[in-house]
Amino acid sequence: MRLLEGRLINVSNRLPVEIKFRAGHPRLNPSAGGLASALDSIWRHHHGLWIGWAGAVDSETAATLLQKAARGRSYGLKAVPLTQQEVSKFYSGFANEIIWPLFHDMPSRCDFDPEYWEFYQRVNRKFAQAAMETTTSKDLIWAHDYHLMLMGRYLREAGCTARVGFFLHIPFPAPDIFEKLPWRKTILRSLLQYHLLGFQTERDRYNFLTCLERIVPEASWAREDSHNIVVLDGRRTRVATFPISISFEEFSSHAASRDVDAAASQLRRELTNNFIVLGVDRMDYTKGIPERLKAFRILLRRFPELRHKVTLLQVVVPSREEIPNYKELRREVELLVSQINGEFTEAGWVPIHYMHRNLTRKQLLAYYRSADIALITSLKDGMNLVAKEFCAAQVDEHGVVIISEFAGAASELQHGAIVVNPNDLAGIAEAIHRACVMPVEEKRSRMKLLRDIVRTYNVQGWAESFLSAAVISDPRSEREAASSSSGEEPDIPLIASAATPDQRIA
Ligand code: ADQ
Repeated sequence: MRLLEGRLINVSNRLPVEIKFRAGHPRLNPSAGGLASALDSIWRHHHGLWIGWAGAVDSETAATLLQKAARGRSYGLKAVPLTQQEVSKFYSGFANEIIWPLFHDMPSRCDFDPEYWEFYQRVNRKFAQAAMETTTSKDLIWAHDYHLMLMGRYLREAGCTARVGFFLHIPFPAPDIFEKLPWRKTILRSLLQYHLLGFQTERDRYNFLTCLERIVPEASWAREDSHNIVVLDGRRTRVATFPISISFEEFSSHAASRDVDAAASQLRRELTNNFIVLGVDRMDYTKGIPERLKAFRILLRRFPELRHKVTLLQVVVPSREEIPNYKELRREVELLVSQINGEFTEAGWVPIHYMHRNLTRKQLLAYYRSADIALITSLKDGMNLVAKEFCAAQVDEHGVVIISEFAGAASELQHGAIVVNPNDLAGIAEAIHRACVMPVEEKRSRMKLLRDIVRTYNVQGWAESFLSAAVISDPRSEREAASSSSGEEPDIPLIASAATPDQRIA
């Protein structure tokens, strides 16, 4: 990667730490979820600044606690204060009741409240202002995820001269879904104010380009190696695919440590060496948790010989509990767990062990290491880091990955994993059975392959490829692009030049 002259300014809705009140006192906690866990591991090695919301506290308390949190890090932390109303209408409302369900192909779960849109614009402007306060033209601003799709536009309007890149951690929907969004054109045109746009998979990039073709026909484009260059109003945006990953070495070496080894052995003993099927998710309707439980019930009904021999460990981390859909999901999941346990439990065997809490890294690794199957049944998922973490932690190479074809990770892991359709409950049950009876040698060779894939393209590689692309998306080259593109036909038609959804960039 060409060296950055300035600093890296990372902007995401949440900081990697969150301030929560415990016993009336503000306390620092690590933020939950894939974005924070992936980014924190690479940012530890970069100097710069991370800008985001720190939780519901006043600015002074946030600044003091963030200063403390930054002591163990190579980067600074800067809070964007949000009012309660902004959190409710921007974060819970626009981001999580419109964009999240829509981009995961679930439009019937959307609440297209026009007030949410007002707040989305207002808060994006706030984030842009916070970035402008500290950025110089030598810096690189890296904005993350669906909360900040308008920030590029506000940065430009405020006269920002730094390079600005954006990475979407969730899927980008096909045009028939995206078109339902009343503010579709403004959002697409605003995204084109970034110099670089990164997507998780080729399918997401293809969907984005297809949406542009339909909704912003005034944009033109060309192909440059594996990237697309889109030109709108004389400005260039580079569009590319960067599948996110994890820190393989960190997960693998910690999983091999003596304390994780001891914890994993104890877990296996406590479960009387049963075959362990593991589910680890944020409590989210996109993760297909009820589908997984129903598939497990089918397994126990169709293959009674597996009763007493197989145990499902389902760990969920609480998430977005203030949103009604999420509360209902929790009730549905807990009802299913108790129904299935009620139907099958016998002396000495409980089929499902259910945990609704955050695990420490050591506990999580002990589960990954001891499990025989990682069961990922997302109805739709940007990537799914759990799949990759499981592979890295499988130092004994005995585990099997069963993964939904609709998780971004499936395209990278398809050759070593068993790929399922999460709506095909009988198919998932068959896949679990297949993994249970799979010869040891086959399991080992599949897991070796999966570990090689995750080791080769890790989170450092992901960040470097994004940053390298951002560095070559130099705003100073825009004038050149503007003069060569104004009024001209596109070099190559968009759709003809876009890779097919399932092709991946090597
Ligand atoms: P998430 O939807 O949060 O991420 P995922 O990628 O699976 O999904 O990451 C979840 C993270 O939370 C993992 O790092 C996992 O270890 C951790 N986790 C889950 N349950 C836990 C528990 N009980 N205790 C402790 N930790 C737990 C979003 C997108 C994904 C995309 C990521 C990164 O939705 O599709 O892969 O961002 O881009």
